[in-house]
Amino acid sequence: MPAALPIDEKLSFNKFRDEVLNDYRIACISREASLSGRKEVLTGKAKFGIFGDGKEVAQAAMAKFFKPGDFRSGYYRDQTFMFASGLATVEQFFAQLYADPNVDHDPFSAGRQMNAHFSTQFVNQNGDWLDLINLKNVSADIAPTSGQMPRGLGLAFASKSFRNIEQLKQFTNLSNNGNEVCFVTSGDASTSEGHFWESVNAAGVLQIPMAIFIWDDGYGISVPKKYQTIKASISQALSGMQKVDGTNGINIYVVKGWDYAGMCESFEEGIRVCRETHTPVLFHVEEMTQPQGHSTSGSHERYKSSERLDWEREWDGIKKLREWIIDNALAAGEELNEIELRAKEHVRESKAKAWEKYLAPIKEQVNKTFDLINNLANNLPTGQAGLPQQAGQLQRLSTELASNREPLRRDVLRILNAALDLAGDSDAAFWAKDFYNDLLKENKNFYNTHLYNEGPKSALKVPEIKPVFKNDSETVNGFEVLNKYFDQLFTHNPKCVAFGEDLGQIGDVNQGFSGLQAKHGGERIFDTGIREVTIMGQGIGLAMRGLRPIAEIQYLDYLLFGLQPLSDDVSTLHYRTFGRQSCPIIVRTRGHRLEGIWHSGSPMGVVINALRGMYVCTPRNMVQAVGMYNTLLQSNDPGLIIECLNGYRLKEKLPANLLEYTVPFGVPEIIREGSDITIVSYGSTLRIVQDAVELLERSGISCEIVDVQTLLPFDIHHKILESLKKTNRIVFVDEDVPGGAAAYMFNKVMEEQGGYRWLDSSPKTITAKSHRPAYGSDGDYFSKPNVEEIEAVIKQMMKE
Ligand SMILES: Cc1ncc(C[n+]2csc(CCOP(=O)(O)OP(=O)(O)O)c2C)c(N)n1
Ligand SMILES: [Mg+2]
Repeated sequence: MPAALPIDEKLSFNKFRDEVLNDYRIACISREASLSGRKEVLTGKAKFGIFGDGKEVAQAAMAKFFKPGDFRSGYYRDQTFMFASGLATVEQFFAQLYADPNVDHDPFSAGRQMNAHFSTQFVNQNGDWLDLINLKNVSADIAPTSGQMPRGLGLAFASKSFRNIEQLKQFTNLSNNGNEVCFVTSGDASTSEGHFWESVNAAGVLQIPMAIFIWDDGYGISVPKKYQTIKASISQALSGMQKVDGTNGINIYVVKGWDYAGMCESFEEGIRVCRETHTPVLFHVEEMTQPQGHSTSGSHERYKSSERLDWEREWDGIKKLREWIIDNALAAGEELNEIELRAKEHVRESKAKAWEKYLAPIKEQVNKTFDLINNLANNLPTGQAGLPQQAGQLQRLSTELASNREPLRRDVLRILNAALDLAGDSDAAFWAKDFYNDLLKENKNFYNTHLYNEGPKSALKVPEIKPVFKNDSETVNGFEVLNKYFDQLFTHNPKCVAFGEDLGQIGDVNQGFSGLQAKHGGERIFDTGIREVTIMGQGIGLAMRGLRPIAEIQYLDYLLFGLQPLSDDVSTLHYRTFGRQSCPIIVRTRGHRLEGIWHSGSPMGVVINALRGMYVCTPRNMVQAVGMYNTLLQSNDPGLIIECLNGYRLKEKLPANLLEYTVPFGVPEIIREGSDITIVSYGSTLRIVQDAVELLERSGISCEIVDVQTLLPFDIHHKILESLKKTNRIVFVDEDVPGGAAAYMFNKVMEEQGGYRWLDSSPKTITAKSHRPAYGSDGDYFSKPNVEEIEAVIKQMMKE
């Protein structure tokens, strides 16, 4: 430091110097974590590793501007950011690498995710949102490239909602007037995904505080960016989106990944404007490197030229930061050497601690198993034929387990199971069996829990309240039931927001929201572009920040466009964070019948298999639909509600307690009693079934019709079995392809409920044809189950 500086300048110089050296320290720690993490994989202590080497300096710079209340939606390269923000320790980083299922050790995913897939806690055990405004918030990473973009858009969009919706000002734990920025990170190659373009376009249109950092290392695994991006430059490709005076758009900065000072300057300015004015910003961070290549599955020498590899070594960000520190007389080489040494030590110690903690409970299981098996070997009942041989085999098993230096939980169970097989039913096996069952239970808790909320915010714990009909209850069209409901909902629940294509001004294509934008405001009920992926993303971000979005997909067939974020992000969120983040999004759509391939599909098998982790509701009419909305709104679970297209003009009695009544999930309703056959169906198909039943009754066949109401969950109290016990015949009807949701229902009732024991004739499914439904009324008739077909199949079954 120049000796002649006045005292206050000396102080601020010292502060600056300390900050720079701290960044250098973190960068070195992070690099060492990458280098030694890779070794852990190569020596077999971890399964797979992906690391943030080469991205350290940029992330140390980025973390400076990440404030309490902010959000991150990023990807697997961001360990340095996590260390620099104080959101991850090196020990936790290694715990996740080892797949330690103890959530205290790996707080990001409880061993459920690959390494470097981070998160922070958003909700407590009761499902209440924490004071996110005082926390630095990291939404849980996912592996699909660009999958973080729609969620990032939504998290940023929520700031806009908090800033502009008067009713939300009261939630001071969730937002400070919308000043929160969502930091989004992405690799250069991932910008080739449609998700990226859709998200950036939407951000520029919406004007939201989304700050995108592109870590450009020139490659997506082995594929260089000339094959990925127009002009091999994402900032050039995006240049038409640059905001100028009087337009919307985004601000774009181009910086170098080794230029610490330049990045600090650009990030400071870009983030400040983004926070204040909600102008999205994109930082194209070029010239980054990958010292160890993409991941532990392969080496980059296979596809990078030696010139490129030389260049990467020369332009390594940490090397350049070191040179810059020395050139600017902030520290001498020796001091930096010392920092590097300490960083290595810190990583070594942290790694050892993580491994020890990971292994200790398994070692304990191994020791106990060892004792139990030896005890078994010594106490097998005498006089049993072949005993000495069994005892020897048991001892071999215990020795095998004891000599395994890196035992897994499954090794313990495998050995224990083999020992139990040998021991047969002897009394001596009692304790070993008991321990085996304990371990199964413990592992179930580690690996098979939290798919849905299990505590007080579970949708399955919402008490049933029946709709109340008065003598003078009005009879109205189905869409009017919804319209009156949504009106009351938006009057009473300030956290509700609804949006989708044509949902704002005209109030959706079936008038459920008709007139409500004018009444409740365009910030709460609004139109979006035609962009299903990011409509889902908007819903995801709003829900994760504690609001109650109803995100609409115009028709069920177009849900396929929005399915990826629902399947990969929403459905896995609660599971992959061990219950520490929740996304109570309600996805609203309509479907099943409107003639033509893309307006009458019913891909329910696709939906229910892709969305384990969401609830899937198929109301037969709008009164039921309202009850399902109410159930979801009282819970933290995400759900999909498919309103039936043939229900909007159906005449229904309007319940008097629209906001109160609920439909319990997983509880079928018998909508017509009968004694000869049970017909199981849902949604709009029920109308066809009802018509067929009229014909069948005339032939003296008495049909019981069961509306399953929700496909996920499915008949949790086995009500269908009760019906089957009475009728001894069953048919499952829907409009999905053969092997789709009807087959799912079939499987549930036959296998899970043991329905096969009660059959007098072979059980059947009636479905649509394998092809998509043809256009027009005849196309519909010959593509989907029709009244006459249902009648014929059931008559045939009655003859069996
Ligand atoms: C949807 C999807 N496709 C493919 C992959 C496999 N994959 C993982 S990382 C990756 C390359 C990503 O490159 P880039 O975005 O430049 O990030 P980098 O790893 O270089 O930081 C690919 C193809 C994936 N995870 N998700
Ligand atoms: Mg890349």
